[in-house]
Amino acid sequence: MNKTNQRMFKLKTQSMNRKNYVKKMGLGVIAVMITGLSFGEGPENLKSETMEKFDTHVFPALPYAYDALEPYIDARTMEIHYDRHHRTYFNNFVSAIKGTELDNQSIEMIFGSISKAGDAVRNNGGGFYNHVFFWNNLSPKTAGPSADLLAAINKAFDSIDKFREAFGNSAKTRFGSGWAWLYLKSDKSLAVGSTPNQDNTLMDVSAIKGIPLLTIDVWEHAYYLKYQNRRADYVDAFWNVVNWEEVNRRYKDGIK
Ligand code: MN3
Repeated sequence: MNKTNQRMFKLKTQSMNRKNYVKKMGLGVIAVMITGLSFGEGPENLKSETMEKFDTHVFPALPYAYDALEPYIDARTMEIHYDRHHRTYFNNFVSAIKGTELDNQSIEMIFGSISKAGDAVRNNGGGFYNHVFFWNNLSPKTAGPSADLLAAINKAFDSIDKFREAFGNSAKTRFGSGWAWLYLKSDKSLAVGSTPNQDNTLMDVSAIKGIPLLTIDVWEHAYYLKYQNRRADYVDAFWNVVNWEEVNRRYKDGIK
């Protein structure tokens, strides 16, 4: 898919997402869970824009070309990662929820009681969601945290360098496959940590819980073609392609 087609597909997908999103009254409940809104407010008043990015029945376009993150993440890895790994998680997730009561629930709601959903939904739903999240928090244009986010980072980790070190260590020391996260705890303070397999901080089974802000995939398929066994080099290179605009937006949205 060339860049123009990708962009058109993205616009179309976003438009579809929005229509489905407005139909999904269930999201009102998620708003209560995540942002503490009252039940009286409908989706139109939903403050958490983070929620509308994900539709359980749409496989979204990659927001950039496969080679956009070169040389830090190579085109071949991106292509296989997005078009095979991610797509397979999505297909298996849709199959796993088809015809069940989960079919009409938002993915965040499913994660909230994932302990009751079974391994197929947990692993493939997590794999679907985490990768959408990951693509959106990468960009060829990187900047930095907003003043508000930087203040919160300094408060939690002392400095941006120490935050990077803490986040990087979570990613580098996760044994086997998984994800490292920067997330907002229920008291709205920042924390870093990692989850195994395709788990994430929205799942009721997770040892670390909160609103995710930034993530890195540390499964070998995310880096092995370019970095082989050198996960640490991949994690260090990751900072060159962090989409801070997205992280800033998630933070602003998450603290409301
Ligand atoms: Mn992956």
